[in-house]
Amino acid sequence: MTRTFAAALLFSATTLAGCSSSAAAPAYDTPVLKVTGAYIRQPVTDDMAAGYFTVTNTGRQPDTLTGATSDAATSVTMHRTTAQNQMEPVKAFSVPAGGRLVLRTGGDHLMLMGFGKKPTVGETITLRLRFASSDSITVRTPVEPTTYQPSN
Ligand SMILES: [Cu+2]
Repeated sequence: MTRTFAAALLFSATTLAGCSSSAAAPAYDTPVLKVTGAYIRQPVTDDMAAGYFTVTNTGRQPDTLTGATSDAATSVTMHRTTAQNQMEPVKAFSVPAGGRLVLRTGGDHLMLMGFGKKPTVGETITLRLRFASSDSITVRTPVEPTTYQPSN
């Protein structure tokens, strides 16, 4: 009788330990990011181009886009567009859990400046996106005409 009780206690203690260790860092409890639809517009001037893309987060935790670099430009900054249609720099864009960050014309965008050689339509540049939690994502990014509008 006593021995059975002790065995039952031991069993439940083991079960609890197993539960708590698996709850410590479940694989799904992170941001899970995917970047789609990236492009830059061929610069109108020699020294400035805007970049756009969508970051989809299928994870259960939010993340933050904290910066970007490019093989084609010495400076990549993040801009938002104000109600007065002015651009202003921001330090970060949030990527909500189970949501999307959408950079699009007339809204949030990357600003690329300082080209060694002006990117032209048909070429591909590289954007490397840095996030607060997730690993950096490198995106091969086509150069599109200044009139290009994505279909989605
Ligand atoms: Cu801008």
